[in-house]
Amino acid sequence: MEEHDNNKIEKEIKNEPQAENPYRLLDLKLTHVEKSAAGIPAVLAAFSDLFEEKAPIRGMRALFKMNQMGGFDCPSCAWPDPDDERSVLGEYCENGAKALAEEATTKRVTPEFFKENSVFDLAKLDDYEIGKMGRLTDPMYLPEGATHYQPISWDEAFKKIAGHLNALESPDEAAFYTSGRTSNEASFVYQLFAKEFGTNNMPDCSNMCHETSGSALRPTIGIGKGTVTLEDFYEAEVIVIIGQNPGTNAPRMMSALSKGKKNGAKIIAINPLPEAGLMGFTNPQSVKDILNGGVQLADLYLPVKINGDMALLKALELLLIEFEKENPGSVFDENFITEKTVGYEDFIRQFDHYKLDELASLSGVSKELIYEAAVTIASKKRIIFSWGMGLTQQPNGVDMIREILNILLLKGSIGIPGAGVCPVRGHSNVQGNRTMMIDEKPTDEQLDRLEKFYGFKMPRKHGYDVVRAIKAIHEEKIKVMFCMGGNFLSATPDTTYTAHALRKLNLLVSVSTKLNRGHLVHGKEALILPTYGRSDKDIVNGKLQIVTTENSMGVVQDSKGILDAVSNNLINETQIVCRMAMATLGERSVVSWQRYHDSYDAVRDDIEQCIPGFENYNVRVRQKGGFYLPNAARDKQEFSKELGGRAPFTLTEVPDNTLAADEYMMATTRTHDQFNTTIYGLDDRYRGIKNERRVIFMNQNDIDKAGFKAGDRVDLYNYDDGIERVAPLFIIVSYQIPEKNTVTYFPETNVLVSVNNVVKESNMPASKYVKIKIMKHDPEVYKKVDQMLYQGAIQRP
Ligand SMILES: Nc1nc2c(c(=O)[nH]1)N[C@H]1C(S)=C(S)[C@@H](COP(=O)(O)OP(=O)(O)OC[C@H]3O[C@@H](n4cnc5c(=O)[nH]c(N)nc54)[C@H](O)[C@@H]3O)O[C@H]1N2
Ligand SMILES: Nc1nc2c(c(=O)[nH]1)N[C@H]1C(S)=C(S)[C@@H](COP(=O)(O)OP(=O)(O)OC[C@H]3O[C@@H](n4cnc5c(=O)[nH]c(N)nc54)[C@H](O)[C@@H]3O)O[C@H]1N2
Ligand SMILES: [Mo]
Repeated sequence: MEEHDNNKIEKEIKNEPQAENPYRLLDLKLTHVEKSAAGIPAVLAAFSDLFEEKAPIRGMRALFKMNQMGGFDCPSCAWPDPDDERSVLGEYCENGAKALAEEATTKRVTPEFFKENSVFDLAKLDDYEIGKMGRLTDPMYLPEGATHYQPISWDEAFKKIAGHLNALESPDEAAFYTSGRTSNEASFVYQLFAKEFGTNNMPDCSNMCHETSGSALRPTIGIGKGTVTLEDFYEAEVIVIIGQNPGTNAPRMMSALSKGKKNGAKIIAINPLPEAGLMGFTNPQSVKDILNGGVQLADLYLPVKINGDMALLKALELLLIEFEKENPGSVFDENFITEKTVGYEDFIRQFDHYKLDELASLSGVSKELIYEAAVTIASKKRIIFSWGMGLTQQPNGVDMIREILNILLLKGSIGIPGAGVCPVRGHSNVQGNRTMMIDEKPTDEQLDRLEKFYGFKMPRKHGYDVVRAIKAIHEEKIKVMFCMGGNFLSATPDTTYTAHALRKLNLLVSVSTKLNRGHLVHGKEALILPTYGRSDKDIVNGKLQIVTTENSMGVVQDSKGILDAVSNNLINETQIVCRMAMATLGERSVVSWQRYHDSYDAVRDDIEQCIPGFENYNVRVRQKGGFYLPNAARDKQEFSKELGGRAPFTLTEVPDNTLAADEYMMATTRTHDQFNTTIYGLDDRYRGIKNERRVIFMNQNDIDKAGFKAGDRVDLYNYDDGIERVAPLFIIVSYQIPEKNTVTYFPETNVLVSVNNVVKESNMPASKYVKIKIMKHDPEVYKKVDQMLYQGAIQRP
């Protein structure tokens, strides 16, 4: 096994960046913006990452097992696998391969590494460099005031955690965060432990991701999940992709789209950016596609302004209502409306107030294009709306998703083949985490079931979500934070504020596969607990285990890792929770943690008793392709229980998005070379960016009007809550984007997102709706930034 070359790191630290001024630019190169996604370059990119991670053979072997029956679930996104045939070339995509390379790397972050490098020095590296250090091999502990993490035994680590947790005045002074990779088994024991310890403080990455979708759908269709399967994509007549970039973030969705398209579906893309993956697709596994240059995907592209979607949706509805008036019965499904919905009359009445011209102008899309979209939808019934963060991270995201539902309800396009809602989840098991009740607001029904089975009183008070947790940590209401994966510091908004908060913790525990910045901006004490990734062999009592996950379409499947672990001192997440529970609760506990510790089957047997839909779990999950969880909206057109199974039309408002003359709207997004806070590389190939992440996309007219030139260096400011927030040193890139709109990459610009800029109802950070000002770069600007963000240790070594 190859050891990491520590000398190299020393050199990098000694050169750049300076501790005082950590901002630097690389060597930005602009290539061309791609008009189609995937193809041969994607395959090449996939393999090159495996070589860089020094894992070519290991990685290739794993690639061919990824998403295969009997193989393991790709650790990247939550897009489902085909129910029947899987490609022999592997059901992976370029970005799945990159995720795998990150995990399969043979580079190691060992106790010697931590001895050589202080927290202070490590914190000077950027996220890309930190992530490339390799896999964590041993549990590490940072005592109060220390400059270096030092090794600690697992037993001692659990004792420290138990000591801190048991010293709290109330269980509600602890928070248990989850990122979305954790298996069903680990998720279930984790939430059970938090509840037996006595708190519902379980913030999770959903609180930054699809909470908005859940908030919109649960009260309307009775379930907070999507209602379509992969088959439905093949049978649809119209597929609308709104606020989502599948070419980068769910590349295997492209195969489903092109299959749907070949079957005759029309595709409508709604996005401020003409993303490559929306425009075209070359299936890298189809020789015909490669020779013919692939297929065009979007039949219609609507270049909406950031947050112009509500106006656009209303404009579509206005036209549909007109068409229906002209030709009654030809557009709307009267039977469905009468039998399955409530509030139709009020819904229709509101349109007396709306004018097409005004709505079109607010949306940024021409009347002609909106008309074309309305005509495409009007005569069709098998319609799917699929969406991502472009909608969920908007202040009125919940309303916009309900507006989408309004359209589907008018047309009876839900709960029938080829139609429905499709929120495309992010993390590979984020949906399973929620099904397993990792939720800061579990329902009474869920808690009653747990209480009946386990016989102890469940905490009923709702806990903190991510945004509330950050504030509670700041106010020292939370003193211990345990993170099951993720990168809480970098993924959350208002980085300066959040960093200050995290510093106040008594103890920060991070269960992790790799080192990240979240481990370097720590509490008074900190622990890093290394664990297996999805592709690693998970061996319990000498037996290779399967874990289970749920994908974006409610299919529960098994996953079996195949790679030898990078260290024999790793413990799986389920066992970490069980040992923490035994150390903390001891005799107080009524749960048999040892039984769960020793057997995933035992965990699954009890999940079956506590969560509906998991009957015969251990048997069914081992069957080919797993099983679908019940979904009454999809299966039976049974919607809200409170409304006797009907779904309500929702009345919403069109927001006022007026900006001051020197203000711009900024959406933060992902490059093609990152997974959230994990930076695979410094390019954004489809958007024509090479070797730089500190860029801001602007419309050429805005660049001219402000007196800038493309290539200029600028600083970005936000002034929400009367506070000045600054993100120094970005390069202007001229791009096809609506005027007054800008796009940057997260996590770099999270520092500009106020913790108070949230989505109504779901309380998610509205990180695609950030008002900014753009100033010429000031070389002294770094002095305005709190260096605490970059400097890990309290004192210099
Ligand atoms: N390779 C890779 N795969 C991933 C991830 C990753 O980081 N890398 N992340 C995973 C996770 S956790 C998630 S949640 C998903 C995220 O996947 P996406 O939902 O695709 O997330 P984003 O890249 O943030 O961008 C969404 C799109 O919204 C558009 N947009 C911005 N503002 C608006 C708006 O006002 N209206 C409309 N209509 N569009 C807008 C942007 O231009 C962008 O194309 O992907 C998952 N898969
Ligand atoms: N401005 C802005 N902010 C955003 C977003 C945005 O679009 N704009 N998107 C938001 C979204 S959609 C999400 S989901 C969140 C993501 O928030 P998080 O889930 O907290 O962040 P990730 O970057 O996905 O976490 C990556 C880390 O997880 C660890 N890890 C990886 N695999 C495993 C594993 O198998 N087990 C364990 N224990 N650890 C593992 C690694 O250490 C890695 O560094 O970020 C949100 N933040
Ligand atoms: Mo996400």
